[in-house]
Amino acid sequence: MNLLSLSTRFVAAAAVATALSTSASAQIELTTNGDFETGDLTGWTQFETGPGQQSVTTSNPSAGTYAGNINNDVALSNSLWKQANIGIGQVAIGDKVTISFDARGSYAVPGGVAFAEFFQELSGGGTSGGGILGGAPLAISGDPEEWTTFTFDWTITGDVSGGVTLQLGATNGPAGGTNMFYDNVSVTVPEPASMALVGLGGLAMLARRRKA
Ligand SMILES: [Ca+2]
Repeated sequence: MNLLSLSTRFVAAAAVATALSTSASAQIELTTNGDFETGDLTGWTQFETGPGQQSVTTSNPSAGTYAGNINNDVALSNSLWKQANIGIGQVAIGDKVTISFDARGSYAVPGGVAFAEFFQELSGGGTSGGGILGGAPLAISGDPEEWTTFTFDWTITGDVSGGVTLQLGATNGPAGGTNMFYDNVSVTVPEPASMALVGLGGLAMLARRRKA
């Protein structure tokens, strides 16, 4: 065995080791600035119903220095922000997406709520599915300073050529005043198992070449 074939073997073995390690349920994070630690709303697409409703705050973050705040002072409106069209080319039908975040705040009385909603996006607009995570308003603590962690699984059932969208908000009924804080927002998908197959396929090709 010459030095060249030895090094080829080493590279192939390293490739397989890498492929096997990444196939073991590693997760890809799809959000940008889900922890608000840029100190601004980079990564968040905003839909305010009045000026100045959405901001970052250093007051009682769940982690780090900053949390996001949606303080909706307009009755009968939904002040929302989104991690919009994330994961294009990284998320596929059959993937189990894990969505998690921390929330605290207070609901306007009467009729204030906050929802987390998730959408499967088509390229060019429209969706192939979506809905309210957990099917109900977020069950936040009665203490507006106490954080609650929410975690949801969503299995992709349709076309996600436009990626996926996570939408969080502060929604009012007849009275204004739903004031929501969010932090540690995360949307992850498993790394594709096909990466391991590519590694093994490459090894098979090398083996075939050595025999030739
Ligand atoms: Ca934070």
